[in-house]
Amino acid sequence: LTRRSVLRLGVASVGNAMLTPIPAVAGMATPYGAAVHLHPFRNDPNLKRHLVEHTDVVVPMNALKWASLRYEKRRFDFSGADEIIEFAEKNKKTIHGHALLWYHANPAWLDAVRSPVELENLLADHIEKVVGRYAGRIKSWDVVNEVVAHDPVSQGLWRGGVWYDVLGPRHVEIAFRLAAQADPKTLLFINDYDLEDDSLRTLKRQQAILSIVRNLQDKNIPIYGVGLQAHLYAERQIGIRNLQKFLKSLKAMGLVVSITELDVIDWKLPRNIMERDRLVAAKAEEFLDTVHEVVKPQMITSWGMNDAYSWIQEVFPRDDGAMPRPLPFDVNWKAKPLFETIRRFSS
Ligand code: 9MR
Repeated sequence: LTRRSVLRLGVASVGNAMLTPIPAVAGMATPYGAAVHLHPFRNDPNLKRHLVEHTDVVVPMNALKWASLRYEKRRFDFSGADEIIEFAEKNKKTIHGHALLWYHANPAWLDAVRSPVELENLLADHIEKVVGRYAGRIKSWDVVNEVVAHDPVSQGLWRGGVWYDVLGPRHVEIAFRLAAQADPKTLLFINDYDLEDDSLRTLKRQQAILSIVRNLQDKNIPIYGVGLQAHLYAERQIGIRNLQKFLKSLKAMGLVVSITELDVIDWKLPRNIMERDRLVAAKAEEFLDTVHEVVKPQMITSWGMNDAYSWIQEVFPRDDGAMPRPLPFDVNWKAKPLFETIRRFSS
């Protein structure tokens, strides 16, 4: 430990000590959450039932994105977000917010903004209104989502898109400062994907996250934790050494870790369902084991509950045309081995 890191640790833990962590259901060690897509939420009564029965945390999957809230430039539309959030509150679930800034899922009018002053004002107004509206109700926020380049080896550290292109690297600092002002008690996360395999690209992505966190801490800008999305590829090895080193660094910096979007991409697995479900669960287990050897995550959230409504259906179709099975429940709401695996880690 250097003097600098000791100082930093001090500041971070004092900062975090004033905040209360996400509560787990009585008897459960780690809260289990699920992201909720509005369409099935409205149309499949079984989804609500399973949310009530099995989750501790609810995450609006798309309803808090700019594309949903800010379809029109001059009007906020909170209807979808309110629907999910009011349901979660009624059922005493903790709510995780996703996301205040992303290069994707923005309305076309936002992506067209070219003036830094205008864009900063828009971001300030957005965060003030959105975080402010749900202050004291949304326990934690993905303040920035996927701000690291897909491949820092060839692309440099930052992800392109309206925020970076117009505001430069400071878009991250601005967003965290604003979020902390709008709700000083909400827990602020940086969230990103591809942080767990053993490639050089992933190592560079981990290093990029560390440098962003370090910069925020050096400037005394509050950040509470890092969200590992964990869209795991069944055919990729978990990079145990690099991942654990990364998690240890985060821990030393006083940050917590959440698993925010867990699912398993099964496009390269054998077609046989029993075999496939077993391998999907085994991949999640390999990952969760690796994480737990270093830190207990704040929460484990899957990116949906039921295979039928997963983004993987469209984005990672299988060559043989069989339906992907990335999530804890199958299309008939039968719990799969993945659900048991997650439960083992959260109970
Ligand atoms: O699952 C989400 C899908 O329904 C949306 O169409 C898409 C674009 O808004 O976003 C998906 O969720 C992404 C999440 O917000 C960020 N990490 C990657 C997720 C899968 O693409």
